[in-house]
Amino acid sequence: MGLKIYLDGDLVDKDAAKISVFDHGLLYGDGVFEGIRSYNNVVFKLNEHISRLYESAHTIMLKIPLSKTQMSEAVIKTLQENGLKDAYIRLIVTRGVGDLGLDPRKCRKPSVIIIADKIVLYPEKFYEQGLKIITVPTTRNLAEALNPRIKSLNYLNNVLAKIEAVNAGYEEAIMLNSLGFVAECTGDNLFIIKKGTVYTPPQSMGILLGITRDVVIDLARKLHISVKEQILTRYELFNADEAFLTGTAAEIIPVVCIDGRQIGSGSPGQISLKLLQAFKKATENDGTKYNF
Ligand code: PXG
Repeated sequence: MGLKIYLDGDLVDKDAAKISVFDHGLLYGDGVFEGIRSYNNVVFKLNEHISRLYESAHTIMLKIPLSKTQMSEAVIKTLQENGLKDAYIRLIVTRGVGDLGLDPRKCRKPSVIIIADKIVLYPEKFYEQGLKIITVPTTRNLAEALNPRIKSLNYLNNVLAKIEAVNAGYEEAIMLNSLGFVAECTGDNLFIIKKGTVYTPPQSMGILLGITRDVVIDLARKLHISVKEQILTRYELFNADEAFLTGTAAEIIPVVCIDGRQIGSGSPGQISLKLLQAFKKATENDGTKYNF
């Protein structure tokens, strides 16, 4: 039996899960999304992801045709239908079918899509050896133009940065903001550690407020490690003792080299690994349980 996709209230076969070429999600990137994970029949931080989705939608004045509870139930149903214990879940809400003009008033009904599939993990060597990353020329979207807190279907900003990293032979890119301060990576938030304190750029730098970022900040504080949301330049990155990235897909990936400068010892750092361990533990129970 093939994968079943939730599409506007129905669970349909993958091959039948199609949307219109007039959907403004396709024509204009007009929509919002979430990336969520489940671990051993628990959807990690489901409520937080649903809240962020609804805030993104509210900000772009897109009314999701389901309540938050109904949306959570739809996610669980999709997981159950596909018999997935461990999954990567993509929630998408588009403006819906309109005409060729921008005018969202032509889009009468938003589309809701839920894809739950097997999780594709990053290669183990990323975690063991750490990543080498670079800063790219493309800066993060100006918050005044398109606030990075909106997880919109318009991800070209990040896609361009990713292309620049890949062209240079790297897996991930550091994006600065328009003032030259460190913002985040293309699909992950960035942290450094210096003299035992964990630092990450504040929301005002123009970042997506990552759910993994929040979890890591909480875990660090519980472990009595000091955490500061602070403006960072590349100088602070280069001279950090440790660095790591956080994201739903990546969890916590150590970084060992930035723009050719070795970070700390050049191997994943002790505090990063301690946080990764604590994170793994948190994923065991911190979410919404489901059964088959
Ligand atoms: N920053 C940006 C710009 C993101 O898109 C994160 C940080 C991490 O947020 P969470 O809430 O996941 O801790 C993201 C995550 C992927 C992928 O396949 C990830 C994201 C979007 C699209 C793909 O890794 N968003």
